[in-house]
Amino acid sequence: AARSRFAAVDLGASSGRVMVADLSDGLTLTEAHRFPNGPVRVAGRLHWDVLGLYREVLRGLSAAGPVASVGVDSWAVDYGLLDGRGALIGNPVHYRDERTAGVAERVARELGAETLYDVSGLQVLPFNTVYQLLSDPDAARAETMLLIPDLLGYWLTGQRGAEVTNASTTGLLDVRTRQWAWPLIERLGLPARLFPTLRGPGEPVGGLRGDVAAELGLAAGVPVTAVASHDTASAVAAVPASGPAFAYISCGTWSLAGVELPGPVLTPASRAANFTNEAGVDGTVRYLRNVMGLWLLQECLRAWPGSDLADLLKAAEAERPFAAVVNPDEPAFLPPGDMPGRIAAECRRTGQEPPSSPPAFVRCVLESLALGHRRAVRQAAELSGRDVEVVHLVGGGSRNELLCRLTADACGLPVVAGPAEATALGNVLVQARAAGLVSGLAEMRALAATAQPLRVFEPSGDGHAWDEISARLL
Ligand code: ADP
Ligand code: LRH
Repeated sequence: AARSRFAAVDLGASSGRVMVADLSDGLTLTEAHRFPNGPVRVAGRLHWDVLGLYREVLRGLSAAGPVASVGVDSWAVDYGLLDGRGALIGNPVHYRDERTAGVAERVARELGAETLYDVSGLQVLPFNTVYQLLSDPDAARAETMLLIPDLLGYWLTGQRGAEVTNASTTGLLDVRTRQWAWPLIERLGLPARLFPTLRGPGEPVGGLRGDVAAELGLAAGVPVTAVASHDTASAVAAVPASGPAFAYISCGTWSLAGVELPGPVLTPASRAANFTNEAGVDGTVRYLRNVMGLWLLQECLRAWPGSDLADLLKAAEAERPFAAVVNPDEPAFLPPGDMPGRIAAECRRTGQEPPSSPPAFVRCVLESLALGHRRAVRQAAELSGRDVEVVHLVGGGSRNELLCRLTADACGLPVVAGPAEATALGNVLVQARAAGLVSGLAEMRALAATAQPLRVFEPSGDGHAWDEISARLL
């Protein structure tokens, strides 16, 4: 019956999907529709194809059939601007666009980096919403800013709002009160009218517009529920942990690596390490750092037309360990472009022979990512004082066995890999809880653990080699 079926619209930076969960007996998750996503360069500016994404969302919801509610999550920080009549101004810009170059530095000079961190608790990434708005010529004439999931929610229901987990990635939310940081917004000269009323995971967005429902062949008024609309917040909500002593790595286009805490860490050491305090479900804090993630691999594959990921991963297994390793978080790796060329240049800069074949590059990327995982997990534990006994690696990266094994070795901890669709699971579980079918975070996690296969990777190999590389490169 539709009463126990929930649809998750989950837009990742590399692919979007509409998943359906049925909670009539445990939890079964099925994919209704999947579609590619990525940057589109138009007249020198990187955009998302937001209307194309919306069209695929509608296709997916139509394929999903009758559901009790719909939830939307996506990557963070990006937004659309609406004019006074509610029409979209321009096409949303991709966070990898270069328009924000130098803005974070200027704001830190003018306001003090401590001020910003003390208010928002957010790590400095060049593309945080605050820096995008300050470099957006349309912000002055806009009426409202909607983050991507809120924009899609508006198109589906006609209702506007700002979901709080995603709002916490703007740099303009007060980390302590979880309200918009009005004094900061004013000091930055941003118009207060841009920031809509906040809503939390589990609260209603609205019912499907009549015309949308008719187009989908669904009943008018089907509820859209606010979920943890930042994809990483949904993923963390579905980490299949059974106790508190865990770290997580939400591993897709990015690797978001850290711990879950009851409150923020705002110490000078935390700011210096550029750790972020993003809002999670139930008042939790996602204390983590962005590691460059499988973007490195995605961009390598784009540079090698006709290559096959499964074949490359198999060949990378046989490559010599530690032939070349780089710091994955080099800012040069952020924009789209010739990734093998940039990795080779970084190897040369650090006195290493660059990889000489695609499998050797893949090995280099995965070892470099494992190194980044190790650093983030260890620092998260140190800076927060949280004991970490196991690392949960969720997201598409959990299907990459070599990466999971290298991460276990680098961290010196067992890695539990899966679920691969943790984000979609977190999305539907928040809806199911709002509908009264699930009790709390512990039950959500127990259900998530049964929905998709999990694999355990025990640490092995030479821990000492990782210590040495880490000391040399980081
Ligand atoms: P995002 O949500 O950021 O788009 P995903 O969580 O969907 O990312 O993860 C996508 C990544 O997962 C791909 O770039 C790929 O590296 C990895 N991945 C997905 N499926 C597999 C697979 N079968 N084997 C190895 N890696 C995979
Ligand atoms: C992962 C993610 C991450 C953000 C980035 C912009 O998809 O939401 O948490 O930092 O995209």
